[in-house]
Amino acid sequence: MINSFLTIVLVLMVTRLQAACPEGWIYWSRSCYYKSNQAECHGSAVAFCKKFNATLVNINSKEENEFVYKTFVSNPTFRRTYIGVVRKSCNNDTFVTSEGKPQRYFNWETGQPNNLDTQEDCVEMRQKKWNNINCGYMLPYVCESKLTCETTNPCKNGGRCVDLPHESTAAYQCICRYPFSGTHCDLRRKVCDKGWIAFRNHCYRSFPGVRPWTVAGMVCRRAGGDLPVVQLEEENAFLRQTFPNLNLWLGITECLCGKKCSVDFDKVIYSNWDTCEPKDLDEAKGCAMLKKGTGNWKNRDCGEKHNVVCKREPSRQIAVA
Ligand SMILES: [Ca+2]
Ligand SMILES: [Ca+2]
Repeated sequence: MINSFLTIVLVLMVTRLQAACPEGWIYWSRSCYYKSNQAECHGSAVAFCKKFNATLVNINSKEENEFVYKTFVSNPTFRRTYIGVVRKSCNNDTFVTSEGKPQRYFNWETGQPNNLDTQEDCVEMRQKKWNNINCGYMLPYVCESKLTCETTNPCKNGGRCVDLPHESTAAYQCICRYPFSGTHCDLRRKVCDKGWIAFRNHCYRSFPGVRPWTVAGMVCRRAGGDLPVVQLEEENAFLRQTFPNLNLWLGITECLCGKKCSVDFDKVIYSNWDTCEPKDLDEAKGCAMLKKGTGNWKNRDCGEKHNVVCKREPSRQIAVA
């Protein structure tokens, strides 16, 4: 009842989106940009961009001109590009966007636009400045796809998308329904099953009784986890404090006599060996144990019987409150 009530309560989390562009496209200020690999006439360039719901790059500020120049046109193999500006009509010196909308920013070279080639109705950027050019000219080009709520529809689980003001660093925000969160309203908190204890992003559980190392490992794998490979000092302290009366097998072994091993003693990212340990490796004491009380590690004969605490990933997820 409470849950069903809560799920219809709107808007507890407002999360700023980091805009994401498709692979191969570059994000800048609420748009995704793509650089073509080959030269095309103007019509083919427009058609290519259109396939991706994009247009030839529509440059409407000094900053965007600078971005396009630096990112795409300053490259030695790519010093020119078509941009999304065209002559409005024949014998008219008004230039508009490729979609026929008013163009307010221009960065013409001195003496441009002209009509050297009788009909120069399209526009290129060359070395940061603009030049009008015949539309049949084969040139590389840059496509631009503006990120808006309408074009990307990024919010999951009933979240509402709001376009942000143009000067914002992000393109839009998702306003999530309770109890979802995250940039796309797709985050839920992970939790441990009953009987398992959560620490950071993992769950731990003690299985009563003492067992040899290999049997202990089997118990853990049957429970969907494995013997713990401790990765942090805090995790070691957690095990020592949570299971104060148990000597715990750890999921690391020395690779002795060519035997298969789990995580080699030498390859752990964290260790807490007792003074002078590991020792007597030649006596096949190839398994690691976390000693009760101190939390220090000792290497022991794998056939000895010690306590079993298993570690595993959370199995369930619930929504974040
Ligand atoms: Ca633009
Ligand atoms: Ca010209």
